[in-house]
Amino acid sequence: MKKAIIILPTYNEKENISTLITEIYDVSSKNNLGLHIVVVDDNSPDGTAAIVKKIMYEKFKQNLFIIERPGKMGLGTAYIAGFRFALEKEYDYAITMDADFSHKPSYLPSMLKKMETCDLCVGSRYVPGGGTKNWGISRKIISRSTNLLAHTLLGLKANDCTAGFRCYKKEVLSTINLNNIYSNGYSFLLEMMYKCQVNNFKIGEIPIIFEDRRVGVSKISRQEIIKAMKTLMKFTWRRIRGVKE
Ligand SMILES: Nc1nc2c(ncn2[C@@H]2O[C@H](COP(=O)(O)OP(=O)(O)OP(=O)(O)O)[C@@H](O)[C@H]2O)c(=O)[nH]1
Ligand SMILES: [Mg+2]
Repeated sequence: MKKAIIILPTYNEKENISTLITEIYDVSSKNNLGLHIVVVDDNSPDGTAAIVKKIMYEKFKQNLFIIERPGKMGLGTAYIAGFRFALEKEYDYAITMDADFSHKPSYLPSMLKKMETCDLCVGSRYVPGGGTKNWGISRKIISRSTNLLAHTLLGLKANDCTAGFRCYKKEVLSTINLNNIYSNGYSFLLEMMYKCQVNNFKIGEIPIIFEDRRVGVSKISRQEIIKAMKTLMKFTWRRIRGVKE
């Protein structure tokens, strides 16, 4: 059986984290997936890390881990910290999920099944059967237009290039130079997908319904959107010049 670890980046997720972890382990044991979890917490002021450590000692000593960083350093670098942990401990798959229930644990079995035929599996909102729930019009426009730009400028083929619910094969993570990642925030997702595609890794998608967070506050800012545009421009220019990634 393949060994998989879920990377949960957290910043102020005290209302979600312990129920999410419990739900993931429920799905894991019902489907015999043997999942492990690593939380990457950026010193959340709401005490998320303390909650994780408490349930770790009480219930999940063997399969729950935490990486604690000194302050908010961005989603991209949190993923990288999780990837490094996954590579070091020799997991076959690293799965990234938001810690706010937007990515439902019930999709994990189909995602892992899909990994039998691809190197990166994306939980996609933009394939038949996928979609979004409780999204405002501006959120829809931003997401759709970022995808459109990713398709036209970077030539990305996946239908959902900005989805954060993904499973990477370890070969992908060891091929892409994690020391050489330009983006630190949400645009990290675009950069990783671009690098996967140009390195000829096979990208698969499974449909998911992305639901807006149940509780807690969003960390996405206007600045992140500007950063995503910068990332798009940077890699478009590199693509035009034929730079090897
Ligand atoms: N470690 C770490 N986690 C972060 C950081 N920024 C966001 N996160 C986490 O990354 C995940 C996605 O962030 P969200 O705020 O849910 O962003 P979003 O899903 O785009 O926005 P919403 O739909 O409003 O929830 C969540 O689990 C956050 O707690 C960060 O700087 N460091
Ligand atoms: Mg969210």
